[in-house]
Amino acid sequence: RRVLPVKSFCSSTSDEVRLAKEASKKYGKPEPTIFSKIIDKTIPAVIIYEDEKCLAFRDVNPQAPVHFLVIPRIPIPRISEAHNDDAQLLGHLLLVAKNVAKKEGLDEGYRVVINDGKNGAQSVYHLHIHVLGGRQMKWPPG
Ligand code: TR5
Repeated sequence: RRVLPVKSFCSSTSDEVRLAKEASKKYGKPEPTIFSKIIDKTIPAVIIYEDEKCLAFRDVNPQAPVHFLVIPRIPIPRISEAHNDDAQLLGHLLLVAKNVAKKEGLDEGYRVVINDGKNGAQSVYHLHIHVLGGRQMKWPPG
């Protein structure tokens, strides 16, 4: 006999509604962006790494000799809309950024940037991590 986890017995309708709302927010609602098309390969990009959770590709308008983006396959619109249960995925994205930076030969250091919303100058509403390197970065950024 299959033993159901305790949570199944306890879940109320309002729990289900909350979970469904969260799931639709995360998986259903976000508008597809140009990055969705890069993920499903209907538009081309120079993909330099991919796995089951994310991909990394070269920025089409590079701001440094090396400039690539790491994006999750699921369309989280922006970092300020990430959920607590995205923690593992977000950690994974950072480790991929680090591993690809190494593969790209950025041994002297590099910059990792996430722009959020209007004031952060975000232009594509599919969460992405910029990795920039191959030159001396300045501080503060503009
Ligand atoms: O301003 P945020 O942080 O939102 O960064 C968006 C980044 O996406 C910019 O650095 C753009 O240059 C980059 N971008 C935009 C497009 C694009 C891209 N990188 C690779 N391939 C791209 N395609 C095919 N189309 C874009 N519109």
